[in-house]
Amino acid sequence: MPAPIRILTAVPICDGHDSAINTINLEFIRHGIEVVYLGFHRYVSDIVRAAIQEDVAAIGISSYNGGHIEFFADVVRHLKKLGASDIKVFGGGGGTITHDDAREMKRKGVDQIFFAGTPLTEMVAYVKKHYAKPRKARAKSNVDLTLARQLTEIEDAKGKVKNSKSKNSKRPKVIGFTGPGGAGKTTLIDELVLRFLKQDRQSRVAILSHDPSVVGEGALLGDRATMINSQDDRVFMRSMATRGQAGGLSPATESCLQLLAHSDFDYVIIETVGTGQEAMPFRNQLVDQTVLVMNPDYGARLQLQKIVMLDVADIVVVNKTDLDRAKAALSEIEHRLTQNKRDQQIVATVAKRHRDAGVDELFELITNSKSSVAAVSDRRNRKNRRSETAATSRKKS
Ligand code: B12
Repeated sequence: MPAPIRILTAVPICDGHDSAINTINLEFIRHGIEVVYLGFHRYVSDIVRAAIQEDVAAIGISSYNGGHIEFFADVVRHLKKLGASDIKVFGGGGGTITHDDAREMKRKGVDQIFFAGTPLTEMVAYVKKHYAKPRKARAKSNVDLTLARQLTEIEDAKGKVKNSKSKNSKRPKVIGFTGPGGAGKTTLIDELVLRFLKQDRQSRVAILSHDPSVVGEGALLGDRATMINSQDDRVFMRSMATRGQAGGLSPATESCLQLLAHSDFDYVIIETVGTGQEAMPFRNQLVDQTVLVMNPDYGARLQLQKIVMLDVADIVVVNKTDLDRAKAALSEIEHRLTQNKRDQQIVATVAKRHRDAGVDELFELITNSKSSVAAVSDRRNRKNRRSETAATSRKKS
């Protein structure tokens, strides 16, 4: 079976019209295309960086803000400048793009514009006809272009590719994030990335992010749409579809990881798809540290006995602790971990909150020291006592 076509879609800066692209994405996926969706309100540089790292065949832009002639042309120009002019640019914007505009856009290097009233099947047929060709070798390349193409080769060979190890002796720390869908893994990773980038002005971070797909079918690779801080030249992110493998990762993850681990990164983060109770995605010493991200809404306490990752995770993050049930969840999970008698840590976070103290604590655990459940709960008790004291003195005054 040939490897799926991969494209990237996005909506330009100062444009929130994402309804059209959401519909088009779904149609592409239904027809076996893997779509990396970058989201709306995106800069040219973010789109081009993502397209290069994801090694897509084409970029589909949906533009309604009136700036399409300049924006599309800028994407083409930027791709060329970075040695990736083989990545094609196409798109639409309903009635906001006139036929005259489209002619000018094509003169500036845009591949195709779809006007209002075009059936979705026509767009799918176009993508299949024009973007399924094998990718040609590039005349000039740079680190990210080379790495991206190597990852594609590994992925398309289902991991059965020999990695050429680089001379790089530095080995990055590899951290695996897993947990149920909707627990906030991507947001948490994005907040951690911000801290990695701030901690050291030179370091680079790689992210391997997974989304589910069935063999021979398409996939919506949408984690980039949630990322803000990771839209940075010092972050190399690759979205992978599981291509039929159960358990949270893809058949090619291990080999891709080996390649990243021998490239010039300081940290490599792997995010699994949303996993179930039985999942134990990080075997064979695949990662240096495992983080299970949960939200407080896991149901009855008994459910905790069935979550295998609670036995093996190094760190358990209870995210969304601004929710009502958080306090009970934290104490139940803490109690569950104590039964394991292992040096596991528990951290409470609200990842959606910028500068969250819990995310700081997690960052510290990942980058520095290790501390036990007891130490972390000690810290939390001290913090609680401090806030209770502050509240009492506020009441008194
Ligand atoms: C729905 C809509 C909204 C919704 C958006 C919901 C959402 N989340 O997307 C809401 C109500 C929120 C909205 C808000 C606004 N809107 Co509005 N909106 C529209 C509307 C009615 C439809 C656009 C649409 O989704 N069409 C459905 C798609 C599937 O069909 P299509 O557009 O014909 O596209 C075809 C092809 O071009 C192709 N295509 C489109 N994109 C892509 C991408 C790829 C990769 C491919 C292959 C193909 C493709 O697919 C279709 C196939 O038939 C248009 C008017 C119109 N009738 O077009 C105005 C319109 C786009 N909006 C407009 C404006 C001004 C605004 C606001 C600024 C209004 C305001 N003052 O607040 C805000 C801005 C919002 C923002 N944050 O950007 C103007 C833009 C004018 C301009 N650029 O010159 C329009 C044209 C209305 C008008 N006539 O004035 N809007």
